[in-house]
Amino acid sequence: MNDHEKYLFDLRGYIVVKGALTPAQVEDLSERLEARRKAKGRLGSDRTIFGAEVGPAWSAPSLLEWGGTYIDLIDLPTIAPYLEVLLGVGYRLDHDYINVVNAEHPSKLYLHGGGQGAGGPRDVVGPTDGGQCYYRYNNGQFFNGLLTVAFELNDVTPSSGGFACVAGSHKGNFALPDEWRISDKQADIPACVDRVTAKSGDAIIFTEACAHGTVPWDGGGERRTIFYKYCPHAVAWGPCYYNADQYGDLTDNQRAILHPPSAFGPHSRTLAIWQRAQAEQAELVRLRKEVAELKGA
Ligand SMILES: O=C(O)CCC(=O)C(=O)O
Repeated sequence: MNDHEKYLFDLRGYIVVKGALTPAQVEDLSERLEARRKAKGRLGSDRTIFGAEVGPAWSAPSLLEWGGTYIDLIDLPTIAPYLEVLLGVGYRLDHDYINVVNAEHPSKLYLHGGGQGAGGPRDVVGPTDGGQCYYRYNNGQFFNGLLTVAFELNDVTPSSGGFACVAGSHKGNFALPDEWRISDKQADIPACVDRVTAKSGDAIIFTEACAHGTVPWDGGGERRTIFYKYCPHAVAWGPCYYNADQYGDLTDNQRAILHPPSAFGPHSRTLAIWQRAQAEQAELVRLRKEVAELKGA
């Protein structure tokens, strides 16, 4: 992350990383998305929803199940250096999902987020989270409670829709005025909201402490955006953690990034605790299968 990028992130609360994905990666992500779109409507989750009622507790749907580049996104070389600067070493992936907006599902702009409770008492994040949706810069270090990487699969122009935010609001001291929070159509969007353009393959990195949302779609085609949301290792948003055993072969780094939260980060002692939990879960799955087979016999 160079000095210009640091300056802009601190000033605005977001930066655009051009060409974060290669065209081949965009193609792979698109193909895997399109295959699932035909099959079912849910695209990943914020890890608050169980995949199957009978499944084990860590079974919330995740884009990681889609494999290929969805796995590579966990620890992408074009993005990882930014995450380390903005979150510190040992950061973790908290949740993931995809948003598709088009003429049929245009979305509305619902500004949310806001540093130190600046989102106000009616914000979806912030009022009761103990200040976890924070942003600050101290002693030469960035501190972010939740950082989003939004990977764009399509070109997005400002007139069609896309990511928008009140740039600088991550440092605001006053609540977002309620009457600015929701805009059903583009003409209603307050003038203080910045619309951010991006090309297919670009990634927008933003702090959730910045008041932000999705501009109602008013263009041809659609916007398909993959969201990977990261925290410092001591912080958690989603109540359902990843079980790294569920996603095939992962690198040590990818496994560490999927680690549940802990003030110690991916330390050998916390690793041992979660390895035991993972082993117990594997055992539970095996036993349930055995019981089901016995009942069926
Ligand atoms: O559409 C966008 O890029 C913003 C998504 C959003 O509001 C969020 O990730 O919290």
